[in-house]
Amino acid sequence: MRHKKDSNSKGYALVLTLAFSAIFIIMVAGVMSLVNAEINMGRYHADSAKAFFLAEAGIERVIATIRDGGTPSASLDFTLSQTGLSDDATLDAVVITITSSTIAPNTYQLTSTAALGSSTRVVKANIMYNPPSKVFDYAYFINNWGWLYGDTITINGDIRSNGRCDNGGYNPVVEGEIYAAQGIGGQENYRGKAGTVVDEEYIYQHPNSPVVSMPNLQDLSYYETAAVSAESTISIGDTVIVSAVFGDDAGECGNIVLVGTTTNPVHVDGPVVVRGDVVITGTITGQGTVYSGRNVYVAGGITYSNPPDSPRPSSDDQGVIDQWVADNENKDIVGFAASENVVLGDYTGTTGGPWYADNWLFSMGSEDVGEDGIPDTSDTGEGDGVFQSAYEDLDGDGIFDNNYTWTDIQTQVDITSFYNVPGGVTGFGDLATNYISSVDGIYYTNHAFAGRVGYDVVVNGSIISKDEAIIYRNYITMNYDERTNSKYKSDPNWLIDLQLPFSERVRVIGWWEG
Ligand SMILES: [Ca+2]
Ligand SMILES: [Ca+2]
Ligand SMILES: [Ca+2]
Repeated sequence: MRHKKDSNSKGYALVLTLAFSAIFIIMVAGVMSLVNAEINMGRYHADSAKAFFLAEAGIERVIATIRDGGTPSASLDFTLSQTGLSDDATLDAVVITITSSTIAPNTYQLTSTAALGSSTRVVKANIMYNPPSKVFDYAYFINNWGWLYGDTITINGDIRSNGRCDNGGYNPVVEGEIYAAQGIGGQENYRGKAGTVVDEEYIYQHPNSPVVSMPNLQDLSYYETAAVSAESTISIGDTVIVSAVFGDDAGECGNIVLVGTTTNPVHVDGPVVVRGDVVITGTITGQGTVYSGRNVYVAGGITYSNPPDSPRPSSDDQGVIDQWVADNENKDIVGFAASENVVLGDYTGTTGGPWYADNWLFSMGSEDVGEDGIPDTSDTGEGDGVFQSAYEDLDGDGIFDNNYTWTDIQTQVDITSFYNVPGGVTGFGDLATNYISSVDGIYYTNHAFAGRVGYDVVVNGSIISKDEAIIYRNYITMNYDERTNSKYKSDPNWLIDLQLPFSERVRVIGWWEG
């Protein structure tokens, strides 16, 4: 993000469980040679070691099945009698039995038993199906380059980047921790918890952190099914505007305008899918996530009708944070997840001055970024004008995406063709403004989050994007909404399920020999 005088920040920004499999393969390779030695020492010990790793392999098989689209139900129970696996007759005789039991919503315990000779070994694992994505643990998460170019930026909460995180010599305040998969530029310039005053050793700054994978929203069918199942709605006053999915029936154009007022806020209840563009402004209420098949336009200020008692807990003490989350369990919290972009303000520059964000945004977005998925790292495949789809198709749509242009930002049809357009609106600028001062909500896109905001803008929630170009004036303050932290969803009795986008099908919570 960038401050612009008068009148004004930039941001850019992948995967762990596979390591489990890789380690297992290495271990099996090691164990097999180890086992060969053990056979000479004693059949019992050899059988025992093999049984252990075979039991573990049973767990791996279930996890692989889920990753391939299976569900972790009792139907995954299987008995594997291995034949022809090896020349080792004892290995051929092995039987692996897997059972799975539900221990909490979306949480399962797998028990894998392998018997070999007189040895039986049992390995257990607890797994989560469609676990909450960890990208929602941050106030500001960039799948690329994070940039906090301004002395008047304050972020209350942790931030993270899958590329670098730079401040350009400015002195932004981060009252939280900074994680970056690459370097953190200007470490000495940060203020706040992550800054020099209390952090001389940069203990709250974590360069070279693991990449955290972004959810992929190319296919919204999962969320459509969830919306239908939950009978989710968007309503305004007593009028239901969207039932579960908008754009599915004949006559529904798929593009919608949602204008909330203090007396008639936009009420989001559950996960809802709009297959086209969503233009939203004004007061919102409820709990749920609005999925858009294209862009989400934050045309004007977005304000919760029934916000948490305070934007942030009164301290960093975990007990205080937990209490704050519990106290605000029933207060408004709404997510917006765009398959394409989140556009802030009036890109037409009709209301509130020029938009400016195009000046920065239009140099971003090309997928010709090489093997690491991050621009400006000069790695294999970067900037060669060739689309290496195996690793450069960052959004998984199968096509090469070049830098952003106006086509990405403009609504896909004229605003007057949208559903639910207020009377008197003849252009986008009649609905939108660049004087936005309030952005409540959780915003997710794996493309651009871009736009211009007004003086002293406050964001209560999260901004999670690949490319970020927010041009602010005077001050920008971000308050992370702790209610979206995945740690609360690791608790089987989680408080709020917004059905935010997920990035992994299965996560191993823990495993042990049972
Ligand atoms: Ca690169
Ligand atoms: Ca390339
Ligand atoms: Ca692509």
